[in-house]
Amino acid sequence: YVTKESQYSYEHAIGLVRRLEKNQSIKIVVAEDSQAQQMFITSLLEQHLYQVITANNGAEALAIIEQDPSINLLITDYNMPQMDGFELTKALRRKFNKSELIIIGLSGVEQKTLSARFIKNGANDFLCKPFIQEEFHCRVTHNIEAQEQLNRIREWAYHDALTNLYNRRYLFDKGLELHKNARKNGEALSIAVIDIDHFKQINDTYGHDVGDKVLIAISSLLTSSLGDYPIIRMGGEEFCIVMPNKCNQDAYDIIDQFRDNLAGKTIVADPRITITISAGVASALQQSLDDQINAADKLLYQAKEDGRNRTVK
Ligand code: GH3
Ligand code: MG
Ligand code: MG
Ligand code: MG
Ligand code: MG
Repeated sequence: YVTKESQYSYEHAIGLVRRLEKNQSIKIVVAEDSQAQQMFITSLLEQHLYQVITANNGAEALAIIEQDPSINLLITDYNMPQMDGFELTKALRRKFNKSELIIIGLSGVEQKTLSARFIKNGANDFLCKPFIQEEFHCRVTHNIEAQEQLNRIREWAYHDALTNLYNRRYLFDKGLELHKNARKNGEALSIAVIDIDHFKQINDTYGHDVGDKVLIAISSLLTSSLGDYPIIRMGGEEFCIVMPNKCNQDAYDIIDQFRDNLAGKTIVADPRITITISAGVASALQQSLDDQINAADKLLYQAKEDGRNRTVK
């Protein structure tokens, strides 16, 4: 027999355990010149199983965070030698936005205006010293949960709902970044555009639900074979693959191998369905990402013209 209260406390306890498990992977830098404060804050955080790295001034904290982009949160005092909390916050905001790095400023009661100035300089939140432990934990947890939520939403926004592949928004955000980097460093980057052959017939013969199953099945095959590269569902039955460090011939070989393997496979068991794909591979980096995708599209069109189930480079 479970009472409402014991049910509540059970769920509460499970929630706490999950939180503590997550905390073990969260890295927090504590920048404090007062050894006593530094030890106190560190012990509060370690009670909740966070990984804590201490810094004795702003310059030290800056160096630590610049070297380790996996750090989630900085708790920083205002008054410190070498570099104060504002300078530190300003310097970090040039590199990390508010969801990449949470900054919580600390300020003494005798300096009431510091909290607002911390926020203006880019801090996510602030705490007045001395604080009570409960408020400290609430602020830390609240900010971390907001960061997690934002990252989750960002992930959703980058994915296609049917296939869970990346979507166009991802392509024109992260894909563009890959393209820019390749151009800047003079490295190869190939773009493949893939389209299922006669897909309309599958819908017309078996219905839209089976068509969807085919799209899901091919997406998981793409992921298991070509998962090293970002795979984007462009819409419908068309996919785009961004292949950094692959010249035209290498990219062609990889895509054509996939095409060849797929042509002999049963992709959906009941009803038994086999499909083929056509693909175009473009690698001329002097073009913009858009132009390179269009070039791959033209080559895809040629593959269709030439009889489908083939790759054109
Ligand atoms: P081709 O070999 O020339 O590419 O022929 P095709 O039939 O594959 O090309 P077409 O562009 O004529 O048809 C694509 C079809 O894809 C039409 C559309 O109904 C279907 N389609 C687009 N999105 C979805 C989807 O999310 N689910 C399903 N089941 N079908 C879709
Ligand atoms: Mg100080
Ligand atoms: Mg098609
Ligand atoms: Mg078509
Ligand atoms: Mg199409």
